[in-house]
Amino acid sequence: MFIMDDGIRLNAQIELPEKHGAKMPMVIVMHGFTGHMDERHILAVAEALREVGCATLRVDMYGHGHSDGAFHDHNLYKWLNNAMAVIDYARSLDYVSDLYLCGHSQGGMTVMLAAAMEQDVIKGILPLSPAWMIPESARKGELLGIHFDPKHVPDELDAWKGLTLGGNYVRVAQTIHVENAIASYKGPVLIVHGDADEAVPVRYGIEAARLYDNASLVLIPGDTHCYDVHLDMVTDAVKDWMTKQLSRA
Ligand code: FER
Repeated sequence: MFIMDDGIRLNAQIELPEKHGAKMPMVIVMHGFTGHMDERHILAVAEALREVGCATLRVDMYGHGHSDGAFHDHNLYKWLNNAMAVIDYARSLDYVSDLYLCGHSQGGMTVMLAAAMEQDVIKGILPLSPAWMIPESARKGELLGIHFDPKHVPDELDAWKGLTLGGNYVRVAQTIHVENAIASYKGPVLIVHGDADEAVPVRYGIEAARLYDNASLVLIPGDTHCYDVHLDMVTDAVKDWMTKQLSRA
């Protein structure tokens, strides 16, 4: 299925838990930079959420997976608008009770920003290995291991997997202050981070958990950015936290 965002088709998949009543909570699950909604860790986290009774909505963001838009042209404002469109869609479903956001890496940062804008509709968030240092790195002139003059942004950057990223990505990222979004979101937060993450240093997960009003932090020993070692510990952490949230509702 597609969810429309201002003419852009976002490829999405809704799945319901095996056991459910007339209404159920829903978690929107977003992938990271160069990722897509069928990545192993995205599928595993969504399945874990369904095991504890949540519907899940996995979505390919602008320029990723089977959604419209070119990777080259994606940026964090586009992803934030995508998030708002998907949230509006989820809110329109009559079987959805509470709405949660989960995102990996750049999707985790998107979730942090979207939750601050949608405080009144987002019951809780699960930023996984959130790449919330991207704006600070863009301001310093170091992204994707590439150094550049932050006041003279290059037109293009070589991204991972042979992809090219437009310089406007950097210009947008430079304007974003995730600290403000963290300070304004008062709902419950679960942060999970591998302590051997090669793409987003674990200190960012630790620092975000410290800055949030109401965060739980689960560190995965020896694990990588996409949880190659202990994905089961990630899904256990997600299930434990979500079960606690639902028992409070
Ligand atoms: C970077 C480091 C990490 C970067 C992006 C990421 C654009 C995002 C990682 C992810 O979403 O998995 O320097 O630059």
